[in-house]
Amino acid sequence: MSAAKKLRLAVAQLGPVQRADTRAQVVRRLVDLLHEAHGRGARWVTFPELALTTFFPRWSLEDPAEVRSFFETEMPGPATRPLFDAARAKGIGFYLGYAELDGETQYNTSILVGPDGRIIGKYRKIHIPGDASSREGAALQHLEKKYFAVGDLGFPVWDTPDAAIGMCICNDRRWPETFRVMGLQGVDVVMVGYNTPSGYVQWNEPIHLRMHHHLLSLQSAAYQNACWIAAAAKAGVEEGSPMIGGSCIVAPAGEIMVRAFSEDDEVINYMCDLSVSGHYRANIFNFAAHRRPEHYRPIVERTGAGAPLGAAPP
Ligand code: CDV
Repeated sequence: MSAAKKLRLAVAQLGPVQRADTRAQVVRRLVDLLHEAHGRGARWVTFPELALTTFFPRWSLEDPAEVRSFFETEMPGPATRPLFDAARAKGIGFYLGYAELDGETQYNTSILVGPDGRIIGKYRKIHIPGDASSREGAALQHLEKKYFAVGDLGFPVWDTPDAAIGMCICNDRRWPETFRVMGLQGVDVVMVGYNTPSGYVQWNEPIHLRMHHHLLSLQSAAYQNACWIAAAAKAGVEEGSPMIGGSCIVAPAGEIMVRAFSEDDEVINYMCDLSVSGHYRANIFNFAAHRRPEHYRPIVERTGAGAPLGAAPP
């Protein structure tokens, strides 16, 4: 067994954020959660996707000024600076999801901020779900494709003094490619924020499967890439729309080590032993020894499924 490498991670689940809630009110909640995470000894805390506002892609908004009101043009800005100051004062790093306006382009973005309060890295959501325009007659809408361009920064991993840390956002967690690209960079910890509605416009799946698929995706990704995953929900009933909770920290064995109880503001934490990844990487998931990329070409050459590649055996 290699020596333990302990790192306490926290996840700060947010309860609902209503449309009328100001940035200042939300940031105050985030600062309180960050303080609680620090009080429990955490070195890093993960906040949700689009944490600063209500999940506005549930609406088809046409007024450009109203749409812009959900986006940040600078980070930190005047409203978010208190969170960066709190991080620096306590020496705790964080992941934060927010809507980013870069010139004329809108992204669904997360940043990784170090325990010194400086931005280490930025990720822009790549697997954008939902529709680009409203579905006629649908009771629910999910319009992320209307509001967000596809991210252009890939899936980088940042080598921090504590751990190699990567990020993804919500729907990205359902795609194995997301985690494998980070696994191939030796990621120790992936942080992910999400807003997962309990009802969904695109299919009539039984509601209990929302939580099942959320956990299934995280547990398989952690195991297959020998990494820790810290996942933070924005949960509860937001503007009449229920969203799942289920914030959790998953170990490289694929086991959930701690999980949120509520659908409200709640901190969970776990002392992670990063050395556990090494056991998987030296054995069952020794990528260098066992991967066969020469047989994986359809993964990068095809987007949708194409013709079967089966042929008569030689
Ligand atoms: N915000 C999201 O990306 N939500 C998706 C829903 C639409 C399926 C998710 O993967 O949870």
